Amino acid sequence: MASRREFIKKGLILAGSMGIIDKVFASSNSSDISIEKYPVITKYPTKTEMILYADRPPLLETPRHYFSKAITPNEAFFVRWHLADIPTNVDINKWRLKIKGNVEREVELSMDDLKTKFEPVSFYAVNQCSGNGRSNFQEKQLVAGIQWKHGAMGNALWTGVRLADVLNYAGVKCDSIEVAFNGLDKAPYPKTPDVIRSLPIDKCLYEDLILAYEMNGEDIPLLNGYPLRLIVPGWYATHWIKSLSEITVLNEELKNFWMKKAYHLPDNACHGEEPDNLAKRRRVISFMNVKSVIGAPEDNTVVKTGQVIKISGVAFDGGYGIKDVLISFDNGKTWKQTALGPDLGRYSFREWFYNFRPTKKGSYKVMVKAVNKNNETQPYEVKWNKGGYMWNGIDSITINVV
Ligand SMILES: Nc1nc2c(c(=O)[nH]1)N[C@H]1C(S)=C(S)[C@@H](COP(=O)(O)O)O[C@H]1N2
Ligand SMILES: [Mo]
Repeated sequence: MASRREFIKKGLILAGSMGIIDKVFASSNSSDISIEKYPVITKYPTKTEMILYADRPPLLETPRHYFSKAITPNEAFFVRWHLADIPTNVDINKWRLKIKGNVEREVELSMDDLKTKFEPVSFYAVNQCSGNGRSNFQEKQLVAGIQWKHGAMGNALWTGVRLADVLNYAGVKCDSIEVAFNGLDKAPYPKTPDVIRSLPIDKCLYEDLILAYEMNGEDIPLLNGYPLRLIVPGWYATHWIKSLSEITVLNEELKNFWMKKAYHLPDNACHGEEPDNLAKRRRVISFMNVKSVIGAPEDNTVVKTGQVIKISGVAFDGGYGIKDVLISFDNGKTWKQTALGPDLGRYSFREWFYNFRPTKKGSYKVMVKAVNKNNETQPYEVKWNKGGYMWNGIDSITINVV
């Protein structure tokens, strides 16, 4: 066990001088967790109790009960990094955002510059990993990757500046076609490709993308991308580069591992393929599909006949907004409308609830599906894809009435 602890500890204290955050990480008792097998429920430094899948880099999932509220607290917000060498200490006085490449003038902006030179913008938006719910594909065929359940997602109020304002400040040259984003995390070995992703120039100049420095009214937690992260509302988190340090305007396509191989989907209407017949045409993942999750009560809750139990959760999509959330107690034969909570914007979680008052004893399977304003809904059977992306099946729990 000792050697394993040593290993975990080393994973937390990364090379470099000890800053405040390093000390927080180092002094945390998570260096003492004896992990034989993942996933485990644990309190990782700076976070509350969450589901830990690995610790180098840390991969943390948000427990289900948080999904009965529209806003996910920072301390319970899921964490995903690809590279082991993540920033554990950022000196904000030295940190700069570089805008370079195909621009009129290369600029370096301090956090102060960002906060004083540009107009602040705030909105709620769901950050969801492309592989959220991947474990559900196991029924057909296990997909490689983190076996997330429902909680590789969260909704927060993001505050920052418009990406377009910052790009225009540097002056985008007319022949530019893409913008690439790079964060402070580094590849541990020279052969591992650094996480650098690009987006089409039109998306960067004309859509609601922001560079956020606040999450739910506070500095973004280090594990979620302090001091600055890209927010691409409606699109999967894959694009939401954390701990941003460099933005490069390009007049050619970025052709690295992240843009040509990783996070690609079958390029067809249902994003489906067969394990023994993979799609040949593939494309980069983009918009999120419509989805709902039950936050409360817990699975297998016991209630008495006649007792009212509140069933609640959240629903969201890629930006049309939620029209309805429907609930079924008879295996999907009939569906009833749930009540929707306040509308916090088209990129946000929308709360829903239903007061259930069972009159007969028995075991009830409760199923929930959302419908968005484009009339898209959740399928009974999600089409399989080899990356295990975009799972949006119908969520269910069991309530036992005695
Ligand atoms: N710099 C950097 N940004 C990144 C990543 C990364 O590995 N490095 N991973 C992306 C992926 S795949 C996900 S799911 C989200 C996770 O965001 P969170 O940790 O704040 O929940 O960050 C995205 N941004
Ligand atoms: Mo992800």
